[in-house]
Amino acid sequence: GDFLPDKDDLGFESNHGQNDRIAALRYRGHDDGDDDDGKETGEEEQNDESDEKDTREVIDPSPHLNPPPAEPGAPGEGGKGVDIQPGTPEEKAQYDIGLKHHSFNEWASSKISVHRSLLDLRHELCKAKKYYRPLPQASVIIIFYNEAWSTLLRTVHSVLERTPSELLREVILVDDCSTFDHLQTPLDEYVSKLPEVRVVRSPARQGLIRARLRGVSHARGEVLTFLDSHCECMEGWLEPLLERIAQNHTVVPWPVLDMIQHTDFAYLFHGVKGVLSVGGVDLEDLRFNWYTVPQKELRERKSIIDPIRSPTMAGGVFSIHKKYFEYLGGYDDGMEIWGGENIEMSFRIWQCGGTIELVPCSHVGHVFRVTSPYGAPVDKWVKNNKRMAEVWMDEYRNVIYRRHPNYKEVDAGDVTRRKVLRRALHCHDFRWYLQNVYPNLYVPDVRPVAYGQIQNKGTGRCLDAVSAGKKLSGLFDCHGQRGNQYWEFTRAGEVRFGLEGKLCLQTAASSTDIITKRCAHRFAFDQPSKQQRWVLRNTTVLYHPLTDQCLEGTAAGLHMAPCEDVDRQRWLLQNLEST
Ligand code: LR7
Ligand code: MN
Repeated sequence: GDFLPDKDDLGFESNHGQNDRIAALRYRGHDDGDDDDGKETGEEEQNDESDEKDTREVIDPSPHLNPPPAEPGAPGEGGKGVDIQPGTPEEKAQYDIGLKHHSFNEWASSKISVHRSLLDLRHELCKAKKYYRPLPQASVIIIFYNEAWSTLLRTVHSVLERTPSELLREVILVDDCSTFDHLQTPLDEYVSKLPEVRVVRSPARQGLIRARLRGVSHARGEVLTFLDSHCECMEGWLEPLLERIAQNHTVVPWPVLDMIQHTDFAYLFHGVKGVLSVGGVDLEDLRFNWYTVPQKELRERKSIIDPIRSPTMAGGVFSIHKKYFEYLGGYDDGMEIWGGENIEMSFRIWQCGGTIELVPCSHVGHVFRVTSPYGAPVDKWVKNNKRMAEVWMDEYRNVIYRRHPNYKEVDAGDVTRRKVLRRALHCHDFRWYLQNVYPNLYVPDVRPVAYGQIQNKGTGRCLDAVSAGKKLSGLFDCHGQRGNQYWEFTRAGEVRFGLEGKLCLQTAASSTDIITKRCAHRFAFDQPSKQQRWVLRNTTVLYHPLTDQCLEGTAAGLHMAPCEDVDRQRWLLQNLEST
């Protein structure tokens, strides 16, 4: 039977009223090619009309336009690494320039066929799994800026060769105004021979976020699937992603990301038997990180291959129903170049009623590199993050602003339209996200009583933390560099150590030792445990009610003592809240 929901009824949560839905659908997260309401950002137009002047200057000679054919025993087949080294001076020169342009071993990559095989190491249950038909068709959107010839084409071929053709509507390559010669006419000519592959070009470099929006405006498939330009899709990668969307249009699924080593292009399959890492984020600088799913949650699934909820996604590889993408406001087109859009989209999906899921049966390799060849500009990343924080994080944005004073100076531009979007979609607040989506994340106080170093008045020296559970034996010279001397005194009365805020200053009735231990609660606004509760008296005295003693610092060290009106029991806290 036809299990697909009616295309006009996307099964959005019932709290999304019809009027709001229409309002949201009318809302333009981006230009779609024939209107120009995205101009208020002051940036270049994004439509593809002929009045868009191409600004690029082609600069580089094109290396390696003829990668070798796939044959058994060729370098890299079966996902193996390339173990040959550049030998001659010319090869060495090629290696060097490839590394400079791409921050990966482009020379090795060029030795590997663009059709190379991979070992199918998926779980037996994944291999045996049958998918309901019909699944929706996907438009695969691959954005690139100055990508290497071999990696870009291997990405494309891995899609063409490992996706059932009835599931692939098209492949759209979006060129973000690359300057490398091989990405101009040679790419057009190469692609003209491939079925269902098109190149769309930005007339100016606008960054990956707007490049993706450009791709979306050309997409005709029911589902959008995004890829970075240096990926390899494994057998059966797309079906489980499409299946989840077919079952529920508000699920945004993403695959297990296998590592393609930047050094030798070995494909390292990431098994999912014992542990599973999903997407996380830290609230200190809004960086994506990997988060190991607690065993309990893993076991709650019926099957080891069932999808699992993920608080965030890495951002480069995922599928989403096109209408849901548009309903959710696409991407924030005020974001530039690189960074932040993945976290923004993750918060938005969850807060507005959707779900992000990691799908263990779907595997895509990605070349992870250590540095960025085009120097992803930090100021743009900060700007993007600030836009995100302003719209989605409510008072929790203070955590980032407090820790990164430079955010204050960054002009995030106008975010009014994104706030309108949030209201139209009736999205949850950020606290809801923290409480319901992200178990185990330590959440700092949004407005601590004080933060920074804690300096003893008597000795002039500072409280300095050592690793968890260890005794704080002495005081150290104040270095003013945060690090081991950064503390936050929360409104609930904890003295939390470090930017992560996982450790709390504690002492017990049975002992005068002072230690740092995992905070009893992950939320800084919850009531602390008695051992971890402190009261700040007269803005300087750290009184511990459970033991009825005060924190004291002397040349001999740090200890608890009966409270006295003396300098060794006075502490100078930084950034003390005035009142
Ligand atoms: O100006 C640019 N224009 C572009 O089109 C800069 C980049 N790009 C393209 C680039 O060619 C590449 O295809 O954008 C893509 C991503 O850039 P990368 O590969 O240099 O960066 P990355 O792999 O570190 O990017 C990760 O974080 C980004 C934050 O903005 C994006 O979300 C990327 O999609 C994301 N990549 C992945 O999630 C793959 C897995 C990495 C992990 C974990
Ligand atoms: Mn990448």
